[in-house]
Amino acid sequence: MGMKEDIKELAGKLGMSMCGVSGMDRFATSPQGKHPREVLPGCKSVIAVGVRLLDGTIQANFRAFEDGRDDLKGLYGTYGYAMLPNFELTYVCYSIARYIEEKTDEAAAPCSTGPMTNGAQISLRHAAVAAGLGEFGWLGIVLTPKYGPRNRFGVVLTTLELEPDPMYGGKPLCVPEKCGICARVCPSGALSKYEDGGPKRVEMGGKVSEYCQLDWAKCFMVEEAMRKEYGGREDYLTTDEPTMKDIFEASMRMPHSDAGLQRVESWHCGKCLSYCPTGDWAKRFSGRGLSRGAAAAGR
Ligand code: B12
Repeated sequence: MGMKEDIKELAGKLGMSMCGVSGMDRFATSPQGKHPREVLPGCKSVIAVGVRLLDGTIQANFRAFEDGRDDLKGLYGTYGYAMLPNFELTYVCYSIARYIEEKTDEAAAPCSTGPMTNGAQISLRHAAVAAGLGEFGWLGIVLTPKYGPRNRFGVVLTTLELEPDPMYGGKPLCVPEKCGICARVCPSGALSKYEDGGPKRVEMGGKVSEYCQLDWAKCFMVEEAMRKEYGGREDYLTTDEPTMKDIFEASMRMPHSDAGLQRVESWHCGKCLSYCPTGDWAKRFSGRGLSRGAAAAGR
């Protein structure tokens, strides 16, 4: 077996649901500072790994959205958002990078995967698309054929030259003009609606993708439990149109958490990701009685 097959086998053994490789040409349109070669000079390959989120984890969100069980949000927080996927990806990327450096004379740099890792050196979702794992959905994150958006990604940059995988070329995974559920269910209207136009447009490897404009401040307001309606202790924010300055100031007013590893408690929303129909949603969730559908969801 060649190095690429060895790396994929290692990723699988370490629990990854997917692994793909991209060359540099697909990053030609990267914004300044985000190109893999600006992170690792001489980088020749970008390895993206992905881990699916458990259905049993996602359904905890349905209990909160549909049954008011905010106390179960920690299950999503632990296994779907802040902790497990990020730590697992961190260890796996480290192991893959070590494997490359031990087997070859090349350098390998694992990138940060999420909270507690201080930074986003490159965009993991763009890397996942470049490596052929899936394509952008209207919600702005990456859909894979099997799990829809219910995945998390990690990346290893390396000077080792590996044969790139093809980009995803199967049937479209998102048809926003017919669906639009992600923007509809967002509690704060953080995702622009398809019919309002003005999508974000990116071009990678000759493929053009469009996805929503995400209002970070509105998304943060909900994720970070800055109001009682989003699982917060107090209304730390009162405006429906927060700026990032408002978010920063509200975050300073929030008490330090006594209930977890994060500095402040959070609600880890993920409603767009939970109700996206791609990835056999109907069979996995409504079909097994795990969700009564978005119409049954409050706020
Ligand atoms: C900051 C962050 C957030 C912020 C902002 C989101 C955002 N869209 O950037 C907030 C807190 C709002 C957020 C929310 C969520 N996030 Co988040 N987030 C990140 C994080 C840590 C960094 C993203 C980043 O760099 N932003 C910086 C800005 C400047 O970049 P950008 O807007 O992404 O990209 C622009 C340019 O930089 C450019 N670009 C950058 N690189 C490249 C490369 C090429 C080739 C091109 C053409 C362009 C390009 O493209 C954009 C156009 O201008 C990433 C991890 C990572 N390192 O990528 C996870 C990440 C994107 N999040 C993730 C997830 C799952 C979520 C949530 C679902 C979490 C939840 N609540 O359950 C929500 C989803 C909200 C949504 N619909 O997007 C996953 C997505 C997995 C997937 N399936 O694709 C990631 C990849 C983390 C991971 N380890 O898997 N997130």
